[in-house]
Amino acid sequence: MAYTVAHQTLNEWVQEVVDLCQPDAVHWCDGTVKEYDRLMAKMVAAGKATPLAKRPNSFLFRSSLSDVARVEEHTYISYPDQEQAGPTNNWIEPKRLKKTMLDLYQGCMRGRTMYVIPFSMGAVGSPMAKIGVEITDSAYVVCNMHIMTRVGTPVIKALGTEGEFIRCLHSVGAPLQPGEKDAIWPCATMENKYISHFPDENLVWSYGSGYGGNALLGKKCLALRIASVMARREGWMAEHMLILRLINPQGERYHICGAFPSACGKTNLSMLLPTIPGWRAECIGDDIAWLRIGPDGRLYAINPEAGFFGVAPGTSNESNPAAMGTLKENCIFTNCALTDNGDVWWEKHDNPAPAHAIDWRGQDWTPDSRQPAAHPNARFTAPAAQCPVISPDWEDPEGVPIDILIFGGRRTCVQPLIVEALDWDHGVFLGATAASETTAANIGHVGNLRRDPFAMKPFCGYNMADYFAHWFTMGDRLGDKRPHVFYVNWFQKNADGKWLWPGFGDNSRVLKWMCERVDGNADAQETPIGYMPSIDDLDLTGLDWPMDRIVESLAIDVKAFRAEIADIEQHLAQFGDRLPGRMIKQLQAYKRRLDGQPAQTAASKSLHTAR
Ligand code: GTP
Ligand code: SPV
Ligand code: MN
Repeated sequence: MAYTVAHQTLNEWVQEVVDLCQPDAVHWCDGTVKEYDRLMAKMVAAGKATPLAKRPNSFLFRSSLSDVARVEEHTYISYPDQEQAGPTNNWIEPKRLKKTMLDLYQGCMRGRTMYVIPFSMGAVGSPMAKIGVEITDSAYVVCNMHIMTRVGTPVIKALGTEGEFIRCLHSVGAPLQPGEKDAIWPCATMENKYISHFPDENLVWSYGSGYGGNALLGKKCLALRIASVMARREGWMAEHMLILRLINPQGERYHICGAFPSACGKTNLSMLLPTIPGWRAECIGDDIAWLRIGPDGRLYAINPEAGFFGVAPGTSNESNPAAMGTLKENCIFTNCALTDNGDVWWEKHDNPAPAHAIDWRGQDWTPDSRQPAAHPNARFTAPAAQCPVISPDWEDPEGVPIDILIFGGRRTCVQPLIVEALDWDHGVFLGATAASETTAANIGHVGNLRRDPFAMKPFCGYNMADYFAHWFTMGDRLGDKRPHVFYVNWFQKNADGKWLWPGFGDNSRVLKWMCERVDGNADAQETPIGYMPSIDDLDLTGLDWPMDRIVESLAIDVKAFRAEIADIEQHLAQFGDRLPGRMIKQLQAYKRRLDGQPAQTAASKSLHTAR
């Protein structure tokens, strides 16, 4: 091999992969701008990337039509014993899965360069950071990893001669015959896509897809699926959460983590511009939080990532100006539309629909076209440091102390705007039973209601029942330093299909109430589903929005909640004996609370005051 490092085990693994995948060349990534520029220039020359005249150093990619999102149906958590993966994960026995995949990997990089990407999740040297090495045959993956993680020589230095690293092997699964012209977006057929995790070996094997979480293995594969297993072993947590700092007019800071399923508002909330006068917010992370108990006994969070891989459609100066500010330069866009003047466009962009564009499929598009110009899961890859509201402390190796944990999801009805958990165990119950309508972030039907515990259904690397138990244990360890737990739903609609709540920057009004609850300064009413504000408890100063809709957003229909009990019971029953007894206690208490209520009740009508 042309190049080796001082780390013998790493060299040996790289050699093993060379022998297996048989690339034409091997490139060790140093993480420099020069490397990024050279790879991007090569992809432009090959017709895979389009430079954007309107945005400095930014490029548009179009994926193959079938490779547009994560593939949960083809994602595996592989332990010798299926019980360890649990009922919410796809499972194939490791020996069998490896045999299938080794056959696919055999010679799969022929005609291609193999890149070795040493990367750090978390600032290099942070006590919370973990090092991974991704081997891939995709230059697109290398450039995205440059933005999303810390890549290259500093990581190799941190690894030294025997540092621990997580092996992440990736191939697009499209070997080239001699002289064969490469596809614009090479990938394998759907039935040959495998996103596999072997948690016992700290090992990820991904084959056949070049898109997002399937291919940028530091993100969901390492920082959630593998990390969740390490976290339980080592006594911390790896969560699908944004991290946000909120500052009140007195300069007091509150740190908030929020877990919502994919495409349910994490990036938006993390970059929130509060509409309440005097309040400010800073973004620390938009997708993943690693949390551990600090020396003072509080819960501290770091963002293990270095960039944002965000949903483009819906992003605008109206909904998320900070994201728009982040996207001015040095970005990668995937599956957005291309305008005739050399810019990207997507549905609900501030700019009106262009008279003509090239859509994400590479076809001519006009406003009369029946298909969207950008794919609903079109994404931007942007450096976090470019975000206008990034916190000065976003890379603090010790993290920030968390006051508030929020769960939530996308539900058109039933779930009100905001609920506070009665206590930690009730909060764990709310997280465990969270439900949300499915989105385009995964390939499959959009809009189905499904239980997505802690927004981790697609990302938990072990039996979800044990994960619930881990949450209870963390609460016990935190004791009176436990963050307050809340559940939000920004997505209710009325009978006319209109949003009940304005959302986006106005979500600060809900966050303010949470901060006041933490400080013991806000009223709440105890309802069967938790503590809730009345409309008078929310700061609605300057809000131009129909009051009747806000009242509706805070109403609860006890009958509708009762009607979901059977579904919750079925959801929890899938875990059998492994389900913690404390969860069953929560379910029983919840049923008792609902039974003691009249069928219809509104939070705005005081039940009784919690404080
Ligand atoms: P992943 O990157 O897939 O994990 O998604 P995410 O949770 O970061 O979701 P994101 O913030 O990208 O939001 C997804 C979609 O929800 C976008 O179309 C947003 O415009 C929309 N959205 C976000 N916040 C709100 C809100 O407060 N109200 C409404 N109505 N829509 C919102
Ligand atoms: C998600 O689906 O939750 C994402 C996008 O953040 S991906 O990186 O593709 O997983
Ligand atoms: Mn996500």
